[in-house]
Amino acid sequence: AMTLAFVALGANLGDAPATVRIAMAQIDMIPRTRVTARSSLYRTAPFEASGPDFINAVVAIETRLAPEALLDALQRLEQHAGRERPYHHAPRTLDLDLLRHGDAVLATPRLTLPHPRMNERAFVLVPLSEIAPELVSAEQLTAVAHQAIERL
Ligand code: PH2
Ligand code: MG
Ligand code: MG
Repeated sequence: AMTLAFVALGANLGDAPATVRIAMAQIDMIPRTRVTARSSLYRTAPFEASGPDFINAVVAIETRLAPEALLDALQRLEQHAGRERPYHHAPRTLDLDLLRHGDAVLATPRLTLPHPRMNERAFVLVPLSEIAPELVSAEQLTAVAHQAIERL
């Protein structure tokens, strides 16, 4: 069956806007998966991280892939973009985080769904609310309203 899922995109090295736009097109090319909505791109201050500002966005997808198979495909795209992981939260050419996969609730060493920290982050909630307003409450947006974020 088709599952509605959401993927957060982030980049803060290189030509980050171009990387994020290309990644949206590449997600649409993952087998058994298509992008059904794309948020705007946002410039955001690093949150609990160092380095340059981020470009962030969120896409909605319909997929027939199971969560772990989808994660495999997303991590291949990160590697294709030249992602290196020298330390936790290091600046990155491309970060693709699975936010939700239908109603799946799971916690494995590789993957926790829904994403455990998404509700603390304006750079996730603001673009998510743009394409799926029913998933983000006004209270959640208010709680992150102090975090710097600018729609491009
Ligand atoms: N990603 C992080 C940590 N901090 N801050 C912003 N603004 N955008 C991100 O995508 C981001 C972050 C870990 O993945
Ligand atoms: Mg991340
Ligand atoms: Mg990640």
